[in-house]
Amino acid sequence: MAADVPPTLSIQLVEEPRLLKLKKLFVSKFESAPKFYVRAPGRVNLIGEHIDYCGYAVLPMAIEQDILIAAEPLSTSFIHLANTNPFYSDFSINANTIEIDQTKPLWHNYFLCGFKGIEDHFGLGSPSGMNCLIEGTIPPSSGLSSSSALVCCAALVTLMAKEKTLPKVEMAELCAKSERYIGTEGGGMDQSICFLAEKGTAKLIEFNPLRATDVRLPSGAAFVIANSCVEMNKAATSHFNIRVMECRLATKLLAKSRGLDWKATAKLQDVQVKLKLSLEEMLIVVEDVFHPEPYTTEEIGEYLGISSKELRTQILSQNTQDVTAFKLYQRAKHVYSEAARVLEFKKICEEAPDNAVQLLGDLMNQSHASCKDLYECSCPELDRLVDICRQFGAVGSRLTGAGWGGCTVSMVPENKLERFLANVKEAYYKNNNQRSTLEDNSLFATNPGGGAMGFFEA
Ligand code: ADP
Ligand code: NG1
Repeated sequence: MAADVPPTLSIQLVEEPRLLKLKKLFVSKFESAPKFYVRAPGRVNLIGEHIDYCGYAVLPMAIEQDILIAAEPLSTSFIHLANTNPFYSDFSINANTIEIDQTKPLWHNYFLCGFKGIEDHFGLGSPSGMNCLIEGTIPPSSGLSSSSALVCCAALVTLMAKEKTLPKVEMAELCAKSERYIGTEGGGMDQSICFLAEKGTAKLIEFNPLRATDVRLPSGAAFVIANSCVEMNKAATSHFNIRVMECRLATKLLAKSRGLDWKATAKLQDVQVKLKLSLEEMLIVVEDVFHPEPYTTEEIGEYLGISSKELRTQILSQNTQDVTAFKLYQRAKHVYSEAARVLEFKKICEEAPDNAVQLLGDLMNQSHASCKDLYECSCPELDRLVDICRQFGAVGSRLTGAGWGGCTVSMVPENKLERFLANVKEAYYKNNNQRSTLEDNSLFATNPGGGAMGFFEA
């Protein structure tokens, strides 16, 4: 079905100043014209943090900020990448010799993840070369999914260069898998919303099988993104993967404690499904099985009947091999309670009671508390920003995305929006040099945007 593949539009470039500018820069860089363009959006996650890789549904929406690529397929096998931001250096590679270095998450590696995902999928043995000029407006390493937008944009560019099509759901799954070449063990939220987003609606994204359902947000409330201006690169640190591993280990121990085949149980959701319990019942199991003190590798190995070495080599990722303490109780408690909050959020949006905004705000606040205290993925600046947002009228405010820095998302009654923006600006950004230079792009209300798409010049 045509509606299921990423759309391509034929456009008049004169009506699209950003594309026109990108075309001019492309021509001066590569001395030829781009054949097509691709846009892939960033996203804000309204609720459901760090649970996609545990199998649970999340509730994001696409934002206006995006990655844009102007592309020209070549008859050689060389890929030449340039970026409008001089911070990102030019890069060229023979497409037959691609290796993605997980020790250095350089920008072009994210492009290569998307490229390789498509090339491996079609496996034709003659990878396409191309000239590409990239421009991005998503603040990087800030929880708005700049990395996945770049991976998804590169994958769609490669697909179009090969004159192939794939359903959006397949593109999302392929990109979620191929972003892992960079070394992070993410779930599929970012790539899914990037392809499945539709203007005007947030989405409940469910996995296995991947699907997206419209979630109509309450009228009278605005969603505001505020950047703490602390950057955290997921692939350059082990924070993110440690949490994924803690969830994986918690899964194994819960499965073993209830007599399930722990080796065949991969995610916290699998335990719930196999035990046929509700999320509330899973929280009771968590209290019963885990102690709150951190677990050592030895203790986990003993529980599972394997050596510490086997645990490291068979279960842990490359960049978590040296971790010696894992908080299983806290992480599992966060995941099962956050998964329940997502379903509750969706239900309130559907039923739209009179106090919907207050109820949704409460859930967002509970989510932040859980991220901060149980999942420990907040940071002092994010906590301060969340407090400021609530102080100036947000009904709910929480960190969004991976955390340890990056952005908050707040729900603000529309009639208070203007004062809210002015007050938060004054309280968090004004008297700080680094923050005030970023200010314009750091605090803004956002509406649900559309998904990734291609453009041809008419
Ligand atoms: P996020 O939370 O935004 O996904 P990550 O830390 O996972 O952040 O990834 C950010 C990385 O993605 C950057 O360090 C850079 O390598 C790449 N990236 C993001 N935006 C751009 C851009 N406009 N151009 C080139 N690379 C980008
Ligand atoms: P961001 O905010 O893009 O770093 C990451 C993961 C998501 C999800 C969130 C936390 C990737 C590509 N993205 O998002 O899958 O786990 O953290 O909810 O790994």
